[in-house]
This record gives sequence, C-alpha cells and structure tokens, in this order.
Amino acid sequence: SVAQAVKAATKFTPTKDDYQKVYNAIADILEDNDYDDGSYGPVLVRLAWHSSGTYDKNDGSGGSNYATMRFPSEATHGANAGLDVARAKIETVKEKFPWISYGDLWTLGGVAAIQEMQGPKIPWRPGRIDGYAKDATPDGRLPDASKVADHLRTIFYRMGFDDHAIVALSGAHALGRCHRNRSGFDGPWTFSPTTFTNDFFTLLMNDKWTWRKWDGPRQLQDKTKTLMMLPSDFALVQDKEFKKWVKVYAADQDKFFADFSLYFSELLELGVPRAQFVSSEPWIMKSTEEQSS
Ligand code: ZEM
Repeated sequence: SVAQAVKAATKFTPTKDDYQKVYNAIADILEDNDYDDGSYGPVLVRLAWHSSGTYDKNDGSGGSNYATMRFPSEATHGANAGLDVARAKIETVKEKFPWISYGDLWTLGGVAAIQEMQGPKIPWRPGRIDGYAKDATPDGRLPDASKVADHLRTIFYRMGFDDHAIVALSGAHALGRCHRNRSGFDGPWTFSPTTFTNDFFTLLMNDKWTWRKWDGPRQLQDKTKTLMMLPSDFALVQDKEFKKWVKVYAADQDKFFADFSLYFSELLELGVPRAQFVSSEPWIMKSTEEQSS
C-alpha cells in the first residue's frame, strides 16, 4: 500500500547485515600506498579512541555517543590534531550509508581497522546518536604524551579504567606513527605499523631506550634510531604496577589480544546509555578475509 511504501521510505531500520556492509566499505578504504605506511587503519583507530576517551564517569559526559569531534570546539583540541584526515577519509563511507550515526561510524572504523590489520575481534554494536555542539567536551580529557604514570591514572581512572586496562589499551601503539605536524613527536613505535601485534610490549621491555637529542619534544629512541617511545609509553616500564602487565603482554600475545579486545570494546561504548543499543550483546563483525573464504 501507499502507506507502507511511505513508511518504508522514511523509516529504515538497519540490520546486522547492513552494518556488515558498512564494515566492508571501511575495510575497502584502508589501503593506500600514498598515505603514511600504506594504510589509514592506524589513524582510524586513533579517531575511534579519541571520540570515546573523553568520557567522564563522574557526570556521564563525553564518550562516543554524540560524536562531538564534528564540532570545531572539540575538533581543534591539540590532542585531535590530524584527525581531520581520518574524519575526511571515513566521510566517503558515510556518503554511501547516510543512515549511520557518526558515533557508530567512527567506532566501527576502529573495529574494522583493528580486525583488518590482523588484530583480535572487537565486539561492537550500534546505537549511538548524533549530538549537538553543546555536548562537546572541554579540552584536556585525553592523555598528554609528555606526562607519566600519575597523569595516565588520572585520565584513565576518570573513564572508569584501571591499571591493567591502561597497559592493555596502550598496546595500540604497535600501530601507526607520530607526525611532527600533528603532535610534534616523530616516528613509529614498531617495524610493522600496519599490523596489530604485541611488539609495542616486546620492544618496550627488550630494547635499550635513550632520550633522542633533537629540537622536538622529549621522546625516546631505540638503538637503530628508527623507532620511538613517548614519555607516557616509557612510564609503563618505570611504574611497578604497569610494568607487571607489560611483562605479561610481551610474553603472551594471545593474552594481549584477548584483553585488548575486552577493553577496546568497552572503551568504544563509553557514554552510550544501555537503552540506546539495538542489541543486548555486542556483535562480532566478520573480517573481509572470513567472507572471502
Ligand atoms: Zn595514542 N598517540 N596515545 N593511543 N595512538 C598517538 C598515536 C596513536 C597517546 C598519545 O599522546 C599519542 C592510546 C593511548 C595514548 C593510537 C591509539 C591509541 C600519538 C601521535 C600520540 C602523541 C599522534 C600523531 O602525531 O599523529 C597517549 C599519551 C596515550 C596514553 C596512554 C590508546 C588507548 C589508543 C587506542 C586504543 C594510534 C593507533 C596512533 C597512531 C595514529 C597514526 O596516525 O598513525
């Protein structure tokens, strides 16, 4: 009937399969030999993290629900420098699937990037809604790389995470690199910045790290002078409680993958009211590899 046709045209309820299509479209835009190390994966992981890590458990503000990085007041925070690149890239997917919210799109971007870069499955479910400029968070909620253990605890405890989670989540620095024109820091953490591994931890434990002599912000370098660590990364082996977990993850990649999956999934849901999620349990999206076999 006409009434049914009108209803169908105005109210589209996406299924898990529709979200799998979005996942696949994101997977499709990751590789690009002209960008960084050949993939937009790392910067999409960073977008997912910064869109979620603004959460404050004390008043429920921030987090991934409203995608407030769309607004200049939040996009211009120093910590978000360079994420315009990630937002512009994933906008090409939004054009094909205009029904998805930005919060869902950006967090699914992080999920697809991790899984496609050989990382663990990240349980994820949709339900975030686009908010308003008034929902944007104040500057200073994301961690400062020039700071150490106390600061990391202040920032991550505010999100509701503990020491174990801080270390597990930090393992994402196996991916990507620092850009002089974004954060001021320079270089990659590992020799395979587009593959998800526990290398961040093995390098942190086993390499000899010395302060780089240069005109940029204080950072460490390995003996080959090609890899880097931030002061905040190095804090993970200077602090006794943190170092326990660094050791565990350096010795056991499977344990790292399992814990990272749990905490990253939790991170991506910060600030989203339970009732908004379309399913009671997160979903496991299929990798492109699984779908082709
Ligand atoms: Zn990062 N991160 N991060 N991070 N991060 C950078 C890059 C990336 C900190 C930080 O200051 C920086 C987490 C935690 C923390 C990624 C993921 C995650 C850069 C370089 C800095 C300075 C930015 C640039 O110049 O482009 C600090 C202090 C953290 C506290 C522990 C967590 C948690 C992450 C995800 C779970 C990723 C993937 C990158 C690489 C981005 C890229 O463009 O290659």
